[in-house]
Amino acid sequence: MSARVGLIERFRERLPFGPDDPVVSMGEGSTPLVEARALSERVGARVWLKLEGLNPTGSFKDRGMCCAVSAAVREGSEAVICASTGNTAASAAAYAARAGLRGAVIVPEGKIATGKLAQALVHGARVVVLHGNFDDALRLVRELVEHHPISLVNSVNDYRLEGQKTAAFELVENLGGDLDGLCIPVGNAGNVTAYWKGFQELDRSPRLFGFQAEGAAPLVLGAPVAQPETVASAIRIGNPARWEEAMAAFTASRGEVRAVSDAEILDAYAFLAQREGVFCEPASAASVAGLLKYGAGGCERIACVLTGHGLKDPQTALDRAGGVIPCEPDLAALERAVLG
Ligand code: AN7
Repeated sequence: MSARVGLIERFRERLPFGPDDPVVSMGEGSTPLVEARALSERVGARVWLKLEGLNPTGSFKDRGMCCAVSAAVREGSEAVICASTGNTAASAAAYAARAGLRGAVIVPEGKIATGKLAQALVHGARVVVLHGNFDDALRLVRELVEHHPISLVNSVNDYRLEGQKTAAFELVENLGGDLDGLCIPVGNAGNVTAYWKGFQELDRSPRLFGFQAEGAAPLVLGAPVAQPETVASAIRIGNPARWEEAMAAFTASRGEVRAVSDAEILDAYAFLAQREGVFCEPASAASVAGLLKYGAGGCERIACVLTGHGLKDPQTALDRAGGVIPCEPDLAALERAVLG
């Protein structure tokens, strides 16, 4: 059996890396695309789920981070930094550790899912909890890197988009030209921008349907949101960095950016877990919530991007799920507990 190769090795001719460039990789990419039977039935179209939670640190960010950190090493950088709602922080911390670089991550106070915080800490990054939101954090790190020789690895870094566009390559590989629509959660709007770049490089134009949480929907409202709020903490972003590019992609693809409520997100999250056997984090479920709410828009074959793993945010899962059943250690009690 051959080892799983990482993105740069797999797609090098379409990425800005030469054969002798340093590569910091953990076999990211090549994620499963699974057909979603129950969802397809409800929507009246064939729907697939792209399981980006199966990347090395549990989110799609690893695609971009592999390229951003490899480029940082090539440039001789000694440290990387990012602002993050959690997944970018976890990924940056892991890839920095692997590269032997110092990592600093700036996260909003009280709004980062437990698993992501644990990841950033365990990889040895300097974790700074900002008394402010993601947008404040991103503004500040952009200023900071102007004064210090530290590589910024947010998706304002073009290498991030280069890595993330490879997910579109994989979809085209798996589904060929038959993909009509892509449903994707939108926060800082880097990922949807990257998918569009990837599709365009292969001369494909599926319709892009982006979904924001109602309380954090600047692209839908057409104006920044000063105090974004949503249960989907990963996309609690009020002023996306890739605003114009993402809007251009929605327009060019004859797609749309729309909002889903937290209740709709959590319903889709539970549906995926209970009917498809797929555990994603709440932000990821926004893609499916949007598909369920607005329908397939005439598309026959649709892929939903499930951006992060459900284990990232165990607290939301526990808050939503039924309780456990306590049991005395005897057979009659066990029968009651199991069958009652
Ligand atoms: C699971 O980690 O912004 O529209 O700092 O973690 O490219 O921002 C995360 C974003 C969707 C939105 N799903 O992607 C961060 C961060 C999950 C995410 C998004 C994020 P973008």
